[in-house]
Amino acid sequence: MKSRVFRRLVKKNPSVLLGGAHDALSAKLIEEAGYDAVWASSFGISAASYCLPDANVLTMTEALDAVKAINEAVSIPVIADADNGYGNAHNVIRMVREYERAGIAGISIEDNPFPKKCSLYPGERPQLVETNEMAGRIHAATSTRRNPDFFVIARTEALIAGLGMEEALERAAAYEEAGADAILIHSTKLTPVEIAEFGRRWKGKIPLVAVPTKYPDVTIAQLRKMNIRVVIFANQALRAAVTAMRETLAEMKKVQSLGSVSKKITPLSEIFKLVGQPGMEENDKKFVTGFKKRPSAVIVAAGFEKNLWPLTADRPKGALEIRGKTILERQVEMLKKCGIGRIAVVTGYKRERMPRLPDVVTYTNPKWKETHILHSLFLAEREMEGPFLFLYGDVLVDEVVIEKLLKSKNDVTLVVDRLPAKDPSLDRSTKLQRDWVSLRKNGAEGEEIASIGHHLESSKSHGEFAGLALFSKRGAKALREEYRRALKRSPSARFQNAASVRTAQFTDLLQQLLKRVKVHALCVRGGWLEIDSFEDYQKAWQTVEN
Ligand code: SPV
Ligand code: MG
Repeated sequence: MKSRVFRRLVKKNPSVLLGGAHDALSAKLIEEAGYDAVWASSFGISAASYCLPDANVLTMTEALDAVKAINEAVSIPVIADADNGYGNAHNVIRMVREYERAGIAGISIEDNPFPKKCSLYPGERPQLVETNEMAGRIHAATSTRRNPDFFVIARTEALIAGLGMEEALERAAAYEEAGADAILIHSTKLTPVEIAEFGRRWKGKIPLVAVPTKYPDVTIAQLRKMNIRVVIFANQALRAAVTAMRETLAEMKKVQSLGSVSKKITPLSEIFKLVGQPGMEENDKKFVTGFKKRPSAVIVAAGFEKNLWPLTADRPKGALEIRGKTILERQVEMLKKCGIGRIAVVTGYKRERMPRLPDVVTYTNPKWKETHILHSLFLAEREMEGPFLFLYGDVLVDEVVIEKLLKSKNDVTLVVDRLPAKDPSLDRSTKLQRDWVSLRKNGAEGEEIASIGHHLESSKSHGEFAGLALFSKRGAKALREEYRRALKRSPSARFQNAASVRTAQFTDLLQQLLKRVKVHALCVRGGWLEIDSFEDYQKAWQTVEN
């Protein structure tokens, strides 16, 4: 938390330097320049955001909006100049709640009355509030904060108001007693003479803060010797910006062209960088253009795997770890890498042990024992209204395979591992329970599925379904309709290789679908791994990367 960072800085560093920001961009430049923290200046915010005097003309919420923008733009702590707390202790209570909630590291409250006038302005100013009233504001602030690190600076204007050194010291002591974390001792003398005396005579335990606007020649090291631990360069960035803007505007007008100034001012590319434009492209790919084009994904991982007992005794297969990451985590990571934004997983067996992953929608099949993959898949039917990618819960796939599949323009495409026709090294007999596929040529469009399922003779099949399929919107619609039709016919009647639709495999529905829709094959050799046995699991450990 930024408040803790700031508190540590003040505790550990001999000097802490704050740069005064008037908006988010100036705050960013302060961070870039290596300052420890940002001072969200009331003088700067009033001037830059509204071109108004620093005199409580802005409401607390207007100031807070500006401070929020400043805080969002930087990773270093922001101390908000909260003027006089916008009123009495009641105002301070609300203000502290709001500022703390916004993640601001701390605030400074001064003993000016409400409304105030900036300490730097010439002319008469109203008297400071009584010491007790200011101490009450500080006590209200420290009692309201929920986070004990939220930093509360008490600022006294006693020297500027002409109340003298004794009064300044007394006030500061009273504010420390009320719970302040630091004292800002402000002076408008043209040398740090008052600051030096105050620092020398300060007997309190909390650190001192100074704003050397009026005695600009003093160095941080000199201030440190005067017992000043925190230094605020409050308004120089704003004034530099005004100088630069004036000069630039005048020159362009004078020469009636941009030519001469264009070369002198910050290049556009620098501004692009400052506002984070380069990151937009990645987000575009992830969430805007890419997101629209990419289908959603449904991972069906509800079943129990007896082949992997006892590894699966207390967890579903998707929760098995391979080199520090579960199978499900690996699948989700890969899908996200391929730009799939919406991922759903259907759980069932030991669902409470399935890792809960951010951005992954979970469906549950409580009847996982009596049903099978198809039933589980259709519990996530809502995910299949548009194009979607189907994935078995125990299949790990290489990025290249998914990317290739996502390029498919067909309504239904299955990834098929093409087996060489006569490969003597291949023991097909051990793969009896696999999703065998027979293929047929489909002219220029490649190969399509002629038949799929456990029923096929492995020796006569051309390959194996890799557990990964892509459906276009039309393909998904056809699949859903086919499922409805099957249920309507009779949910308990035999369905392809299954005793009923409830106990059917995904491949049973695909076999049925073949009658109406062309199902294309994306043929690969390897690039995927189904974890069905101990050997598969071992192989996964050997082959996956960390
Ligand atoms: C500010 O920057 O708004 C300050 C410092 O409060 S000063 O302007 O010196 O009062
Ligand atoms: Mg101010």
